[in-house]
Amino acid sequence: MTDDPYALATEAATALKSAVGVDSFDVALVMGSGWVPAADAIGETIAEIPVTDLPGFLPPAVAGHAGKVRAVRTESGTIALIFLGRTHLYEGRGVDPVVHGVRTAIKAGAGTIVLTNAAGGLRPETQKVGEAVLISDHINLSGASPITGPTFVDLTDVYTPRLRDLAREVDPSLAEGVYVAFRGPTYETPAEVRMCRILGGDMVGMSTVLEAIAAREGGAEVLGISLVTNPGAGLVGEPLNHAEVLEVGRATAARMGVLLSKVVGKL
Ligand code: 8IG
Repeated sequence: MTDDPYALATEAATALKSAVGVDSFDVALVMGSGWVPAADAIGETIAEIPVTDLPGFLPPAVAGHAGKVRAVRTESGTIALIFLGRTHLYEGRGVDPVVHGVRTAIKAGAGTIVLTNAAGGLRPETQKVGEAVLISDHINLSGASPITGPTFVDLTDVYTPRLRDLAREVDPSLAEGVYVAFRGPTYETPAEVRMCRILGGDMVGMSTVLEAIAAREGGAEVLGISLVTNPGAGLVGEPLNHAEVLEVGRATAARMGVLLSKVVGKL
């Protein structure tokens, strides 16, 4: 063990490949809350292990975040790595555990990282609960970065345009939007939601952006997809709760699974 996050990711990648019995992975997916039931559609399970069996991963802190990693063989024969849950910044254990899965996947060969999340919708005029939205860009209000020191990573195309095009070939009705990330764990105040709308945000959440940055730093391409599970606080008057998020996930799992499996099949 070591304190160097990249060395720890390399160690985890070695342990992962040997546990699964493969030399490399082609793609990795991170399933956010509400997305875990969709994972079954992506391919045939080769192996599934608790992430805590690998160096550097923390036990899950939130219901609906399963804390397992699954290796699957897709219909097109590629090997996908699926994280069934993620670590969030609001868990208070720093940035490195948040991006450890992405770094491990890249060290294990994955050149494409698919980041999914459940999010609040900032545009209820046009967004429906249960709708998937492609992340076109982000605004990082988490106050954190996975990078320390003068590594000036370009984020012009953090969510690779080619991958968004490919997702829209699968489903031409997919909207695109800007994801605004807060640290959480509170949901926003109505004033913060109004601020995000003025800033040009379309979805709001507590994940994804740090992983996207870590993926770009590591040289991987990123596709991000939000499942809109609630209107942002104050936009419709009802308070928010996590049980609804999981319920929307269950209700949309089949649709999201088809979308992901078709997208992964085209990579
Ligand atoms: I699901 O409205 C889900 N996650 N920050 N705000 C934030 N995160 C969320 C929300 C939301 N809904």
